Amino acid sequence: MGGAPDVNHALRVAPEVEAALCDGRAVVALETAVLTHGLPRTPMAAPAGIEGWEASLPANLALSVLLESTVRAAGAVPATVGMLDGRLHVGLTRDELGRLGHDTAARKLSTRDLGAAAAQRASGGTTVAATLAACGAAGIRVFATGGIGGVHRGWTDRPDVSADLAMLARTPVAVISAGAKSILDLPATVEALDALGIPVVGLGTAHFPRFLSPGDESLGVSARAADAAEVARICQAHWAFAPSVGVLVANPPPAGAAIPAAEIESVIEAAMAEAVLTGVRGAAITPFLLERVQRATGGRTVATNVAVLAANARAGAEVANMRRASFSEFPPKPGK
Ligand code: PSU
Ligand code: MN
Repeated sequence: MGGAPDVNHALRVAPEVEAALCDGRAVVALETAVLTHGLPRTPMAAPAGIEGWEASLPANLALSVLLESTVRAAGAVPATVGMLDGRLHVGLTRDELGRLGHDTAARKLSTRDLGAAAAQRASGGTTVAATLAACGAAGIRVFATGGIGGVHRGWTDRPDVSADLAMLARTPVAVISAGAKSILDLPATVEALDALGIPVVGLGTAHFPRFLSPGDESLGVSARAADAAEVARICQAHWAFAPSVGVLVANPPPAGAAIPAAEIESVIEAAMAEAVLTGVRGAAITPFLLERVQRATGGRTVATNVAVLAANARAGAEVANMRRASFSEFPPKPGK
């Protein structure tokens, strides 16, 4: 028959995720653009300091499997979001992750692409923006990723701004990240977050991290939290004042895995120049730059990317666990 799928067909929340949400247990959403368009599809050795890496799997799939087990080990239920044959899944089985990870036709889906992909029964990995749309629909409040999209370098010539920012501005979810991707114009991205009213909460830091590198004095956060419990309290209080606005939680890369910013800056600049020369733009620019940087650093940035993603998954689970406790604390009851 064809025709547009109904809403029940279009969104499927996995039974385990639905049960956890109903019971008020901790749930952490995970994205899949990093599975379909982020990491290489060839196996790689376990990155230093990473436990439980399945080295026989393609690296992209090994990563998604690792993030789910990291969330579980920290006491929360993972809800990996992705589209399979036109259905937006919130919670994927390992087989489903494998299908998406091997599908060379998988699309990179931002929020605006979801409707067309659903109607056309397509499959794809969800960006931060599209994963936020799924969180909003399913009622998930915590989401862990690597680095969000933002304002691209060269925005004065071509105003390329990721929909990740617009979705954060209208979805009440705490996104645990290592800031925004280093391939971006980070000062412009920080200004855009401010303009959109999105709090940036530094987890144990006052500096805005640079994804693969720690931050420095040049870029700050809007609030510093000592630990996951304080992040949760800040989020709950924020949602009392701005109930529809997301929070960017900025967790610096683990010290052992971080790469000094100066070491990758020239690689990023060369990749940017190549993108301009070859006319790569739009949704293709982020995967292009990530791939070029990975190649130029001999896989060193991939290992750091994995360490960052795993650290954020763990921090996300901690925030999700704390959120339940802090929920009843705010707003304080009269007389207490
Ligand atoms: N960070 C990574 N790898 C990725 C991405 C971020 O290390 O693949 C993805 C995220 O899904 C993010 C998207 O939402 O890139 C941003 O793409 P764009 O700039 O086209 O909005
Ligand atoms: Mn873009």
